Amino acid sequence: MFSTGDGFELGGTIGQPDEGTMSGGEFALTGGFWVAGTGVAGGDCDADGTPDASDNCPGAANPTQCDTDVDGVGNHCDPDLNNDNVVGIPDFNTFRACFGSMQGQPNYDPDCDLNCDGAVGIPDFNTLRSFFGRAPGSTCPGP
Ligand SMILES: [Ca+2]
Ligand SMILES: [Ca+2]
Ligand SMILES: [Ca+2]
Ligand SMILES: [Ca+2]
Repeated sequence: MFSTGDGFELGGTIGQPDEGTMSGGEFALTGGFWVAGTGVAGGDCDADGTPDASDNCPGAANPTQCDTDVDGVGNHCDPDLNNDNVVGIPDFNTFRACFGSMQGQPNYDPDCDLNCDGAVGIPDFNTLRSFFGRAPGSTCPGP
């Protein structure tokens, strides 16, 4: 949702109780509009701080942007472990072999660690489950 309209102006007086350290004065700000609800240029629909255009999971909040198989799709939305572009039984079997592992253990595979917290557990399984039967990746919800 985009705001529409003209420029806006804010005016006010800066005042401090301890006037010895800062003197007051008028200030004014003038600016245009931006996508409602975000502070990032170009929009950030998942509000994770990375603009949609460069976010590797635009519709899933993943502040770390981790992408351990370096295919351009962040782990948070990439349970497609064999990279056949659909999340299915082979991916589940790979995931199952990693399940319960922690970083440093022999069966830990960073690609299975979908939230990149150093362990393959229930949150990662829930992500895989939510993608089951679908293509990896995420997009912003439509208008
Ligand atoms: Ca984002
Ligand atoms: Ca994201
Ligand atoms: Ca990836
Ligand atoms: Ca994890």
